[in-house]
Amino acid sequence: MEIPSLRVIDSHTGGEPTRVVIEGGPGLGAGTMAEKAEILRRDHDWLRGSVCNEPRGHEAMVGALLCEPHAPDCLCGVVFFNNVSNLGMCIHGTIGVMATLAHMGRIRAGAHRLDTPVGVVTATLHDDGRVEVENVPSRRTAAGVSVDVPGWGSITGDVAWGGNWFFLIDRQGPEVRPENIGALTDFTWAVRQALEAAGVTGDDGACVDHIESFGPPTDLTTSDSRNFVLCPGKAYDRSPCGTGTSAKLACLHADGKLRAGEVWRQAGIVGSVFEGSFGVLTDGTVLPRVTGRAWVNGESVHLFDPADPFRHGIPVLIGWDAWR
Ligand code: PYC
Repeated sequence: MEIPSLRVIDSHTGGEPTRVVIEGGPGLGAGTMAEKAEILRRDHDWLRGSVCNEPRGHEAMVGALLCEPHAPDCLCGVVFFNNVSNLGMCIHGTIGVMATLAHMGRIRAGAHRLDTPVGVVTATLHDDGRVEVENVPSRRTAAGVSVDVPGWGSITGDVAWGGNWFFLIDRQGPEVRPENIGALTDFTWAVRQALEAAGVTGDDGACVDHIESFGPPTDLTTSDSRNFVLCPGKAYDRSPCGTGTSAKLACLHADGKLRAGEVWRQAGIVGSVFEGSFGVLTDGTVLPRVTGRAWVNGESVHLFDPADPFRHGIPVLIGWDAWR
């Protein structure tokens, strides 16, 4: 009896894992990247569950399925997903995809365009292994939004798009340091629920499903700020979160605190750093550039025994209401 299999390559970018499916994934049709992502969500959610969820994955795992691009002149299309849903864009994941393709001998140093469900990004692989990602245009859509967060009082932050929707909070709630990861998770999850209850959304009612809390850097010589980012499935980002850094750049620009071309060094909760800068487009949005580095750390074949009740992963049960 033939047991289907998937081939995957694992990497991490500043501590945050990316698992790229390089063989055995389903076809996603010939439509736009948003349509391909919807086909993956609707018809092949088993792939997301089996790649990201236990027993093969874990809460922080981000998966990437490579496919035919829709936009011209792209190396490939890519749909990112996590323990609960598809992602719009993922910069740590894009850096992981580039490291994976280099590891496979499929790309050399230079600039490569990748098509994603939220637009084309350009990833430049440098000779030393660093990858710079020019993200989709990013912007702040609301400033100084206050919500009443049960147990935490009134919390004020900005709503911004950086390829995913973020609520950015500065110096409120638990101090941003690794000893507080549990408290930061409770705090940011409560903020997310309060935003939903208050009807605070991104464009067209989109769920603001990433919560980003900022504090001062631990070492001013290596970073300008430290963040904690809660992802949609209640896992925290081990990296500084590239789309979150893009949202931060959009807010810094809107506040006049960072100029085009200036470098912002964003540290994450485990201490890894992404470097960000931006250009300003004619419509006032910013075009973020975020640089980081990934390391390939595994290659495997996933087997699917039809008799295995958890071959497609153990569904995540905590907070089902949050991603309905
Ligand atoms: O780096 O953009 C990112 C990201 C999004 C979710 C996890 N990492």
